[in-house]
Amino acid sequence: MVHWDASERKAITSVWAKVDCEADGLQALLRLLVVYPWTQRYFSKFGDLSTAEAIMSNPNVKAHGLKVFSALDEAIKHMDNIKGHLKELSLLHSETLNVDPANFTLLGNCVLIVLAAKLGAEEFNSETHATWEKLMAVVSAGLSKQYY
Ligand code: HNI
Repeated sequence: MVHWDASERKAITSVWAKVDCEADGLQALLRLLVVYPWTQRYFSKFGDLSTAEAIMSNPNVKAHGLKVFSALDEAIKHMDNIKGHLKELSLLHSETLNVDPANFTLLGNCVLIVLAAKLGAEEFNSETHATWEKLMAVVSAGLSKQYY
């Protein structure tokens, strides 16, 4: 089981309290789809993803960003059992969606950048950054757990 000390718990909850799941979720997904364009292939039914502007104004991307960030919200609420909590979602990504788990790390990086840009260097300092990197690694490992 992953251990979180008091300062890590604080770094997670205080940052997350400032997150707007819809707006920041869209930014993270936008970044994923623009910076790692091969990830677009999983979202072929979402419609126009041909330019950053098209992705930004695509209502399917916005709705999906909110879904992903709501799942992160739930994972944070179950911080002491993230892997167990993500079991069903891992099965879905593995067996139904066939998402290559390497992509979880890429989205995790995008989340870190969105948070850092939003909060700035003083609040998203190196300790907070390290804690969030750990959190996204745990989420990514949880989502990858049901792959075989
Ligand atoms: Ni992901 C569906 C959460 C990473 C591709 N994904 C979901 C759903 C949630 C979710 C929640 C909706 C499930 C449902 O409908 O029951 N995804 C997450 C989380 C992460 C993540 C928390 C990582 C932090 N997913 C990724 C990545 C990809 C991805 C990196 C591909 C690059 N996800 C999908 C696809 C769907 C999906 C594709 C189905 C979308 C749809 O609407 O059909």
